Amino acid sequence: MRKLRPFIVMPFVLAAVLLPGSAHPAARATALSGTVGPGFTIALRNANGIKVTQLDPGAYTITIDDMADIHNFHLKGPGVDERTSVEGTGKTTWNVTFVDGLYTYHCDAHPSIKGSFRVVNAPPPPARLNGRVGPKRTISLRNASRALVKVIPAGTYRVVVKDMTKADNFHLKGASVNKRTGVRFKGTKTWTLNLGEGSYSYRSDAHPKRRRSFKVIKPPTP
Ligand SMILES: [Cu+2]
Repeated sequence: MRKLRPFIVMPFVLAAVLLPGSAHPAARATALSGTVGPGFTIALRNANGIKVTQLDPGAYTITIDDMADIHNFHLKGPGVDERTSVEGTGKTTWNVTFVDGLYTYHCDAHPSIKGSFRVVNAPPPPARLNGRVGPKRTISLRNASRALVKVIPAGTYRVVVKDMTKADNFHLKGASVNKRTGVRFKGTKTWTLNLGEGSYSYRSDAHPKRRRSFKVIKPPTP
């Protein structure tokens, strides 16, 4: 099996060399460093020396410094199972790809020294909604395509309100939300709001008839 390897790998290497245009730019691997010993300690840290508790999926280069001949560093999780030897010491480098899931590391001789971290896709940034009141007698809340908000799925939104008048304010109300600019205030306010299911309305408190409403519905299950 081992002898066949070069013949399997070669076409891919050639393709990568000959067809650079077709290849995706390789994402740079993120560096992490793991240590075990000299005492009964084990840790995996990022480039800032902070113990890893959560990571994005992707490619990582992990440099392990095994500083004890009684311990090893064993990293395990979806698609990854790497270890140094218990008797050996010194530095080892692993190139790994982390996917969503739980990863753990420990010493096989002393399973009580251990650690773990989660790999999760970062949530997408909140969608932006644009609220506006004034300068004339208008009030609106629009989505990214400039359509008036009528029905939106529940979730976190970044609501950017442009209050263009000192005669009106922008007052958003519904479910657990009650946010407003000042009537005398003129300027921009940004609110990060968790909009749960229910009915919402926005109006100017100075002219309550200047009012519109929208519905927040249960988001579709992915
Ligand atoms: Cu150990």
